[in-house]
Amino acid sequence: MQIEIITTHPYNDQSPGTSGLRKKVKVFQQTGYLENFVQSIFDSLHNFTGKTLVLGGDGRYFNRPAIQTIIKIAAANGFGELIIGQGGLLSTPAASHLIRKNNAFGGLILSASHNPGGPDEDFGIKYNVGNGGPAPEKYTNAFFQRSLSIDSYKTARIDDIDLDCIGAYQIDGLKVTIVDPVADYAELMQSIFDFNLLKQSIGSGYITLLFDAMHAITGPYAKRILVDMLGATPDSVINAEPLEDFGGHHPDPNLAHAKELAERMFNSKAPVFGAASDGDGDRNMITGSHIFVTPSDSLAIMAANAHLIPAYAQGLRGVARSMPTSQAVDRVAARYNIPCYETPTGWKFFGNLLDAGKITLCGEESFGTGSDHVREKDGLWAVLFWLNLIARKRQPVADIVHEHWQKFGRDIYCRHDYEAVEMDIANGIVEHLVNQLSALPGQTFGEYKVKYADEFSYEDSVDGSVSSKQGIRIGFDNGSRIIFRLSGTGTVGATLRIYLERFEADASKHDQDAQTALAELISLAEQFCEIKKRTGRTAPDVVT
Ligand code: G16
Repeated sequence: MQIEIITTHPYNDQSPGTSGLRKKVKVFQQTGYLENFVQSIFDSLHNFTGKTLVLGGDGRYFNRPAIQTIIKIAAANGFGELIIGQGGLLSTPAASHLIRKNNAFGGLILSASHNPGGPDEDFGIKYNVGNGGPAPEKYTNAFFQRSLSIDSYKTARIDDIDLDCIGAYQIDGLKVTIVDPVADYAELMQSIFDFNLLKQSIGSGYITLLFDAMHAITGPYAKRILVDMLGATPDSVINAEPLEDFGGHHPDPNLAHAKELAERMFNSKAPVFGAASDGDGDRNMITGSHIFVTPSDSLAIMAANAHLIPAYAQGLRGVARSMPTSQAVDRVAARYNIPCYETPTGWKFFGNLLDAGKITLCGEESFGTGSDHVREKDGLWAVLFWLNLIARKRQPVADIVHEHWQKFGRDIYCRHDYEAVEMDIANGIVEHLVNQLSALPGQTFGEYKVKYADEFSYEDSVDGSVSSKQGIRIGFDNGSRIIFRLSGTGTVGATLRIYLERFEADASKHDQDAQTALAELISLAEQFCEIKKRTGRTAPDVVT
């Protein structure tokens, strides 16, 4: 194989965020930009000569050319085999599964997740390690450091690979295997859930469903699993065809962006169950007829009922949630006497806990839930989990949720996002918040007395690594919390996220609207951070 060494100059903005490097497509299209980052990753890894790399993406604009570029760099750097999803497509959880199943050295996943796609929109790339999970911080820090001084990259002089033809090819000593992106994943799902029961429940009409693939990666997965394998009607899957620009929409599964689904679930003819997934298939939104289940509640309900799912019938070893996720799952863990871990935002922080067997289930408020079956959050897995639950409990979604609240109380929760805030203003807000922290404990604001106020710092109980400055927490005597964080996944300015949470034990108050129930906390949050005052905005861009 003929290998070329290409001289390059470093870029200074290749620091991976919460989940890999996400930038505008135009940034990735700069000369050597993608090449530098991929070479920086390979330069930071050791002992992979002859080993296997999994490669695939969510199909967004720039996916195919990026894959061809990466194939050549991976070949030149000495990988022995590349496993690539047909058409360059792999959902994030399916990629995680392929890495694990094939004992691959790692994988590169091309996605900017729920961010929009197209020539003027976003692209992203992240490296997953051999356990199938996102590279921990010690890796991502090394990639960034290397990117700051890189002066050349290696590329193989080989023709572009035909990504559409399934099969294995030998190219100058490199094995390239193009796989069906869905088959292995579908088999894994079949090993976790009760497919016979699901087939019966769907076939008999007990469960009617609507799944919104948002013109993103889960279309082919949902069609194969929900329609072909479980017998749902073809019109149960909407926006099923993956498009490079997601049809011009944000492939972000929430009530604002999954609009058609939201309208149909709150309509008189609503099906029993509705769900959506995001660009790369790792997020999920769960709804039932006339009810939206918050991701934090969904995690807690899954934990409380996991014994009803075949793969988790023996019970859970433990659970984990990201810090800003509501404390609903903590109550379940306490009741069942299993450990509950609180990690920073970012799926990478769950990897060690899963590998060490300390947890079985984990999730985040940002529409992510998963288990030890892969090392990523998993959208369709969550959908199947809920379908299996409905089939086993023979209850509609609203009843399952209300029963859960009655048993454990309700953690009323919402998140307000202020997007594309000028960096200077966002940094000023954070500084202003940090300056108040030491004086807040003990102060009373209406019915809320501050118990603690700090910046969240996490020590990994498996490898002892410490991650500091992971969000500002203000906790109150009654268990309520306000949390402030700057997002690590945006590509324009800064996104300030404000997470608000209040516990309600009284079942007669469980049906309150969250914004109303949280009104006092919402105005306290403004008092602390002054986002409206400093930006002149009157309301958040997104409320979830
Ligand atoms: C990623 C991470 C998640 C995180 C989310 C939001 O998800 O994998 O762990 O919760 O971003 O992060 P932030 O609040 O920093 O924007 P995804 O689906 O975008 O890959």
